[in-house]
Amino acid sequence: MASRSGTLALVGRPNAGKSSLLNLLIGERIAAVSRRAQTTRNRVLGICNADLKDGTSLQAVLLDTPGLHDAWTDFNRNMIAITEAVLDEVDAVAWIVDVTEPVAAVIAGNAPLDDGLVALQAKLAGRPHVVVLNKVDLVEDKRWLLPVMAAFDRVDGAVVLPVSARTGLGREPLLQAWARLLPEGEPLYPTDQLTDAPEKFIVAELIRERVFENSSQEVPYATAVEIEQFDERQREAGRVHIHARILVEKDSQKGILIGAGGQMIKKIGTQARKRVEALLGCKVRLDLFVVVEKDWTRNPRLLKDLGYQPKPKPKGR
Ligand SMILES: Nc1nc2c(ncn2[C@@H]2O[C@H](COP(=O)(O)OP(=O)(O)OP(=O)(O)O)[C@@H](O)[C@H]2O)c(=O)[nH]1
Ligand SMILES: [Mg+2]
Repeated sequence: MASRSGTLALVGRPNAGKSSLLNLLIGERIAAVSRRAQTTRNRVLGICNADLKDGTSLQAVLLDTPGLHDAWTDFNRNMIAITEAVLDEVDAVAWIVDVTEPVAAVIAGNAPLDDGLVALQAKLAGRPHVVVLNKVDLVEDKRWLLPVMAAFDRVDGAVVLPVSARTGLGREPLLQAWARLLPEGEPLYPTDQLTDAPEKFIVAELIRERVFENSSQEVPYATAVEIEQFDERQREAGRVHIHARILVEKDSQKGILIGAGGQMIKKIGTQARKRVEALLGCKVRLDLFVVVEKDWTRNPRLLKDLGYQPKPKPKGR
């Protein structure tokens, strides 16, 4: 049986569904997903193993990245630098597009690809890549996909694949296209491994995801999550106790996250606990503390502890 494996970056604009696709393909929630742009702040590695219908055995080492946008702070520029570093170290790239945007443009009588998208695609010139049109479940009349697919095809002739990270539609053709882009070879990682990220990092991401989904305006962007204690002495007995600090920049943000009578933090905690229990496969006691750390986005020690910096290269050949 042919065996292919390699590293593949998931890149695109914020909110295109990169992290959703990673979670779908590895079959576990490890990457934070929210309806807000710029949810992902680091590269998140997820290992997708699949036996394809044509007999190929594939291991795609997926690298989820922060969405590419016009950065206006050092913190945001750092996020873009993380994505650009990933682009330079992978075997292939999947450019993820929220298809509802070009479809809406076509329906309105405009060109499907705006200048920003064309400029982004120029970054991919010379790199093995495919274009992934995500969220096709939201396009009621699939005929609108044709002019959009043709427009992407005209720009650089890369394979264009419609998918839905929500329903799984288009999964097999997507994996087949990736298998054609990746080198022949045995798996780079053990096939039962999901990620190279420590459990603590993923737990922090799952908590941050719930903050992003439940808060609004500037609050999610002023937030980071730090795991202070991960007590697994009773893990064998099916219990883990986690203390996490939710950092915010101002007292007013702290008030919002705690909510009237502690209602908001309770809601975030309950939702996050369920996800963490699913990840760890045991009962979890999750204690959340909201603390004001005025300049955490500029504090090198905190940024290092939070992992907001380029990561070591993934395994490769
Ligand atoms: N209907 C539908 N919604 C989707 C699909 N994929 C992602 N979404 C939603 O789109 C939003 C953004 O998804 P993410 O996976 O966080 O997007 P991202 O590209 O990782 O975003 P950043 O990390 O901010 O760059 C979330 O609300 C997802 O639930 C899809 O295929 N269909
Ligand atoms: Mg993301």
